[in-house]
Amino acid sequence: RNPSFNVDSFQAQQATLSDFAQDMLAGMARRPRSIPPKYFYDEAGSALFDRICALPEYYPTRTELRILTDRAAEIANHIGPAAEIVEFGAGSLTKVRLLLDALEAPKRYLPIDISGAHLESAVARLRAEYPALEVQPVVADYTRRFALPAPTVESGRRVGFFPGSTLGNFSPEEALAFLQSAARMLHGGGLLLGVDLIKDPALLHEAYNDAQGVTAAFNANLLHRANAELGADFQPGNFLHAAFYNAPLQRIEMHLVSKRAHAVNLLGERLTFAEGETIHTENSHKFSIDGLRTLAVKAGFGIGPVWTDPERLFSVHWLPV
Ligand code: AVJ
Repeated sequence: RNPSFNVDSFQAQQATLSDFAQDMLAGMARRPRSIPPKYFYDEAGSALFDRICALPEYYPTRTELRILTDRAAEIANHIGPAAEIVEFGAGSLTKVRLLLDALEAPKRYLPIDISGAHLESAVARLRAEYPALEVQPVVADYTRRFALPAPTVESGRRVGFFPGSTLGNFSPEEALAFLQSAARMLHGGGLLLGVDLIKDPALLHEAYNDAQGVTAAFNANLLHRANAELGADFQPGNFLHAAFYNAPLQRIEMHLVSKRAHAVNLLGERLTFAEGETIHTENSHKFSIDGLRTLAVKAGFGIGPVWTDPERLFSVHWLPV
């Protein structure tokens, strides 16, 4: 750490600072402080997220998997034969297997994920199970501009797959912008989109405040990551996990709340935290079926069928474009 921090060294640093370093510095300068949720997913964070998906309280993964399983044949009919599947935030490649098993001769699969090592190992396992499928992983941050490999001569229509309600991490404006660029990218095909539905806040509260504290560990992993990658000296024990439903904004918010007044060093800056001061780490928006469809139409998609579970916890939408 450089104690004689000055503008020149800051500019020199800017040229080489990682996205994470730049976004941490910007987020710590904001009030309330915030960190973009995409930084949850380093290797440790991706593993913690997989544990969240298996928690009894975390209904979204299980419910979406059930919908995809029960409706696979119908969904495959809408996607059509010889499609090229582009998955945004592919993670551990669990859900796409249900699609691949139901699809007629899928041509190519392009999983996009920010977590490179995690994606590579998941792709190696998938290739072993689907030797006939061409799999081309794309390590990229799909919230920024990124390039997809060009369509191959025989690749059929492009179909997007965006499960898990990851769309909910975006603000409504960002969600619209993302869907607009997806509509351009997938023209002639469509998007299979999974989003979590508005429901009893008590159920939401349980899902983001699990009894084993896995979600709390996932949240605190941001601080461990800043320490490991940026040489910061956050003491995770100085922060509490907070997750609550913001009803007017229809979203779960996650925060790390400072338990006491203290200071942290980050990249030559001294950050002071008041007791109760928060770092906002995630928004997870919840949707109504009509609200999602209105957003999709604004972005240029058509409206296709929507599939839900009997309790209407989660929804999977087919959006032709
Ligand atoms: C992957 C963004 C859909 O918002 O439910 C799980 C992430 N955060 N528990 C979600 C998450 C806390 C998850 N998404």
